[in-house]
Amino acid sequence: MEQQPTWWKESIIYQIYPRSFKDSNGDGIGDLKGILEKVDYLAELGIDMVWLGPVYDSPNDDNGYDIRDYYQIHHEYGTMEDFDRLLEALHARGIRLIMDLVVNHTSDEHQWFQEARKSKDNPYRDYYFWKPGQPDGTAPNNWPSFFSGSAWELDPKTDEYYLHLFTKKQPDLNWENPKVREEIYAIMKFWLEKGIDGFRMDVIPLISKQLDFADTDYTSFPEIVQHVYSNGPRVHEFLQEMVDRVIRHYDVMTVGEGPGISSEVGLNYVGHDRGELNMIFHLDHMFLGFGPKGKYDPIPYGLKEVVELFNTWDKAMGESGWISIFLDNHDFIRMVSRFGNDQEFREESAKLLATVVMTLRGTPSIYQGSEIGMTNVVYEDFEDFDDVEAMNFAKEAMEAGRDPMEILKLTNDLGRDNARTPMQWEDAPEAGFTTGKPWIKINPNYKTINVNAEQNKPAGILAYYKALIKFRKQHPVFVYGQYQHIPTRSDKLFCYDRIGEKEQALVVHNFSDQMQLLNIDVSGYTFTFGNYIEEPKNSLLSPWESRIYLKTN
Ligand code: ISL
Ligand code: CA
Repeated sequence: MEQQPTWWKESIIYQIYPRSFKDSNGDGIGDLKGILEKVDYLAELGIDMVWLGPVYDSPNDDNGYDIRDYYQIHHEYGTMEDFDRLLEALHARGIRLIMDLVVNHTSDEHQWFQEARKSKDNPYRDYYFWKPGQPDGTAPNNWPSFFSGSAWELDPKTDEYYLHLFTKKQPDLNWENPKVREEIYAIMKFWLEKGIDGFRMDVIPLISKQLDFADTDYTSFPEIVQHVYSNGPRVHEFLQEMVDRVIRHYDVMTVGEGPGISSEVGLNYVGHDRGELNMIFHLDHMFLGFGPKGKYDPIPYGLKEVVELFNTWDKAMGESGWISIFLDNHDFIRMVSRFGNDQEFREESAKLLATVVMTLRGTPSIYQGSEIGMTNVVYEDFEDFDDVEAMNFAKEAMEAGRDPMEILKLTNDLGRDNARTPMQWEDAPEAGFTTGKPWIKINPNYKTINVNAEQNKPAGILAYYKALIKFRKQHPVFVYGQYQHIPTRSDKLFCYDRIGEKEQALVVHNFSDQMQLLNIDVSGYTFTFGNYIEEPKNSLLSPWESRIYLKTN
C-alpha cells in the first residue's frame, strides 16, 4: 500500500529567512524586493514552495518571531504592495508561498498586550496569562524560558507576572479565550484571502497550556518541553477548530513546527483522519545533543541516533501521516557543519546530505544557502552575535562566572547566527548581499562559497541540487514509496530501500572521511544517481559518497 497522492507531498519546500536573503536598498537588511530579484533563481533550482519567515511588523527582539501587528509588513522588509508583487511573481513561476504563523505569542509591543498590561480589568487582560508571584516574592512557578531565565516576568504596573515561554518580549497568548482564537482566525483569513498557499505554524504544540501552572519536577529541559509545554490538554481541539473554521475552506497546506512532539504522539497531529495538520517539522533529530540544561549544555550523539530517529518516525507515520524531512533551518547550525565535513569534504558531504533530504519519505525542506553548501561561521567577539538566544545564554553564563572563552566557543559551535549569516551571492563586497553594511557579519568564506561560483561549476553543489530535484520528480517512488532501513555492519553507513508499486530504489550513504565497503547485494539494480562524477565500479564507497540504485518491479 502507498500513501494517498497529494500535491504537498510531492512539493519541495525552500525556506527563506528574509533578513538574510537579499537586500535591495542598501540598508543591510534583506527585504521583499530582494527576494523578488531572485525568483528566477528559485525557479531554476526547481523548488515548488517558499516558506517565508516572518515579515510582519515587529520590534525584532527575536527577528520577527515577536509580532507587533499581524496585518502589516515590517517597513524594513518593504510594503504590502511589495508582498503582493512577490506572491504574484512566485505564482507566475508555479511556486507556492507559505507564511510563518506565529500565534503562540505576540510581541509585548502588540496593541493587545499594551492594553492588557494597563489594568487587571482591561478587556484585553485575558488575552495573556497573568499570575501573582509567590509569597516569598518569586515567580508563580519554576518554569524555565526557552531562552534562559524564568518563563515569567513581573510587570510592575499591576504587580503580576505574565507568562513568556520565549523572551520576555514574547508574552504567550491565552488560547483558552475564544476572543483570542477569533482574532487568530481573522488574521489567517486575511492572508489566505490574498492567495497564499498555507502556513508554517510556529511552536504549534505549545498553544494549549497546563492550566494548573504547577511547578515541574522535570529537571531536563527537553523533557519539560515534551511533557509540560507541548501537547497540552486542548491542543487538538484548538487545531481542529482552526481547521474547521479556516483552513478547510482553502486549498492550502499546513506544516506545524513541533518542539516536543515525539513520534508516539505524531499521528495525533498529522494523521490523515484527524483534520489537523498536513505535516510537521518534528525536531527530534534537531534536539539531539541537547543536554539537561538544553542546547548550550551539549551531549554527544552520532549517526546511529539520527538514523534511529528517522526509522522510528517513518514507522510511526506509516501510510497514515506525513512529516517534512530537513536537516537544518534558521534555528540550528548549518547541516554540512553539523552532519557532514565542512572542510575537506564540504562538497561531497553537502551533496550527500541533500540526497538524504530528497530520498527519505516526507516533504523535503531546503534551508537557504544549503544548496551552495554554506557553512557555520566563527565570530571572535560577542559583539558580532545578534541572536537573543545566544546573548541571553552568554549573559547568564557570564554572571555565573563561567570562562568567557568557553562561552564564546559554545555560542560559535551551537548558535543560531550560524544559519543567519547573509546568503552568499557572489565574490563581491558583502557577498553581493547588500551594497551597505549587513545587519550581521558575512561568513568570510563567501569568496569561494557563493552562488555565482556555483553557477559556473557543472559538477558543483548547486548543479547537484538541481539535478537531484529533477531526478526526484521523475521517480514518484521517492515520494510515495515505503521506506525500509537496511542495517549494516559499519556504523558509518546509512542505507535504505524505497519501495514503490512500479519502482524500487536502494539508497546508500557513506557518512565518513574514509572509504567504506558496501556489504549489500546490488544485483538486479541499476546505478542511476550519485554525488561522484565517476560511475561506481565496485562496492567501495568513497568518502561521503551517496548512490541511488533503481529497479523496476
Ligand atoms: O531555536 C531553538 C533551539 O536553538 C528551538 O528551541 C526553538 O526555540 C524552537 O524550536 C521554537 O522555534 C520557533 O519559535 C521561536 C523562534 O525563536 C524560532 O526562531 C522559531 O523557529 C519563538 O517564536
Ligand atoms: Ca533592505
